[in-house]
Amino acid sequence: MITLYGYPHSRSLRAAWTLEELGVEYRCQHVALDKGEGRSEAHLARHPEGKVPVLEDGDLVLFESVAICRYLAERYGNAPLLPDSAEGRAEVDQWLCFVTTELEQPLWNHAKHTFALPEEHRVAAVIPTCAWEFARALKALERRYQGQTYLVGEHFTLADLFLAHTLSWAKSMKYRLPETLEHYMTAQLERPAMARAVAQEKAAAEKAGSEPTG
Ligand SMILES: N[C@@H](CCC(=O)N[C@@H](CS)C(=O)NCC(=O)O)C(=O)O
Repeated sequence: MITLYGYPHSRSLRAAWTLEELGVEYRCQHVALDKGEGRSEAHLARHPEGKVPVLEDGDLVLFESVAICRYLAERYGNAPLLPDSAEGRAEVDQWLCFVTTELEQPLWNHAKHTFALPEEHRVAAVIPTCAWEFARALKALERRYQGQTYLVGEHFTLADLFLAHTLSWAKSMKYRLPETLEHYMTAQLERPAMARAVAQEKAAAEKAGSEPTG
């Protein structure tokens, strides 16, 4: 049985959403990051930084959301989240890199310097730069995204899953999105697999007796 170690509303949702899209059986294991469980010896053995997501599939223990979702889509791709052609997969990878290195980073920096880093390491002065960098990445995205249903080809792929998740993260941080991207994001987030993934992570947190945040 596959185990996904996660925390509600974090990047582990990308992995839970992927598992739900693929219809793969799995178990969600809540890691109480808010209570320091990420730093436990057991969790540090799974993830060298004590973060989530982590995926266990037999002897394979994987961290990094892109690697996890890419693996799941390759290994259990009965509902294809990756195109058949090498060219199509390369385009999906292009967007996965863009989303996680260009679009997500200013959001993550904003979050780190607002609440995620220890207080003594936060620098409030970087926040306007984060907003500027996010707006620049969004403009780049808009130059390519022209209102089509999906980013790559005619089907929902991992590129859409990562982009929608990251745009919703931006929304939760009160960033404004252009109307076309707002519609795009809403359509992807309405997929039933997304709702099931949220419910799984919430249930795991409740089972662990922890209060889900955010
Ligand atoms: N690049 C990693 C980022 C993982 C990450 O930063 N996860 C956050 C939750 S979204 C975490 O576990 N934070 C706990 C910590 O920093 O100790 C990925 O995409 O998986």
